[in-house]
Amino acid sequence: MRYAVLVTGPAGAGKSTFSTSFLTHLQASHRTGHLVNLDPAAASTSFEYEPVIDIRDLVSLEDVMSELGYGPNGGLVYCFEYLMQNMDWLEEELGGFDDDYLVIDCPGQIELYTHHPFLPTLVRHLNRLGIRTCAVYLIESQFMEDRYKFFSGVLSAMSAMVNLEIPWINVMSKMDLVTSNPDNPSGGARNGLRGRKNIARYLDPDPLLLASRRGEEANPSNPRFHALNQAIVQLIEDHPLVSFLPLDLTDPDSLETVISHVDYTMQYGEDEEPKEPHDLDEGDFKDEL
Ligand SMILES: Nc1nc2c(ncn2[C@@H]2O[C@H](COP(=O)(O)OP(=O)(O)O)[C@@H](O)[C@H]2O)c(=O)[nH]1
Ligand SMILES: [Mg+2]
Repeated sequence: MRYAVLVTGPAGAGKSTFSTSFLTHLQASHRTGHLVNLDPAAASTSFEYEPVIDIRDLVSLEDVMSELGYGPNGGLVYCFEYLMQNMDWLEEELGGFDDDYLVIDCPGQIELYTHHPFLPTLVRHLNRLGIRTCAVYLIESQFMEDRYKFFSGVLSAMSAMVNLEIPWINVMSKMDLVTSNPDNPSGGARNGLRGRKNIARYLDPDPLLLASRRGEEANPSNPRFHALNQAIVQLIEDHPLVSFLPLDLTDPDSLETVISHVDYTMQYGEDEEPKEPHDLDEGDFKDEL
């Protein structure tokens, strides 16, 4: 059986860093994992692991920009369309891996997660090749600093989930930047968070984070925003599809928890005893509610 994890999320969320840590972890557990790079804009020296498949062998953003005169954004869209027209190249590249675990580092263009057909096309091909696929969607903990930014992150995760229809895990990355340690309360305050209870409201998005400011926003000059916020609150309340696993790469248990959820989601090693995912370290983030 072959497995593929699509590592997705906006630019800078920590996808490449997570992919590297993931592979290091697989290696340490004597599992065969490979990196696949699908980011045409990745810097040439940016990988600790040499990708076994690299979109830049087919088309690189640099060439598209210099040869076709595209800007960076148009150039990226060109690269994805080029890959979509050359999926046989990818299928051939994917052909050689048996019983392997592919970690697919995806680009961060937000269009890819909202409406571009690139990722759904990729998923169809992976399915056709019999590769069991799931997605990890990362947003970074700085999103929690601003509740509006945070909810736009939640909505982008939701839209990507609905777009792809594959097993899905949302991750709040860079949790090392959020301190909820009572011995160091300044970290939390600096991030605009008030302790663990508040962090839990972000990991399991509490629509009241948006609604609680209703008083402030009931500004007669923009009643439409108020209505929009209410509609978003309602949407998240009615469809609680999104919750986040915290990822702190400075804590090996945290990475292991995320990976065991990935394994479980894909029923990795289905012939073995089914494994329950590691319990979240409840004491860390969800306690004291
Ligand atoms: N503090 C902290 N920084 C991180 C973490 N993961 C990634 N970064 C930094 O965030 C930036 C973007 O990371 P990268 O993996 O390239 O993001 P990508 O664009 O999603 O692939 C880099 O400067 C990383 O060093 C993390 O867990 N903690
Ligand atoms: Mg990257």
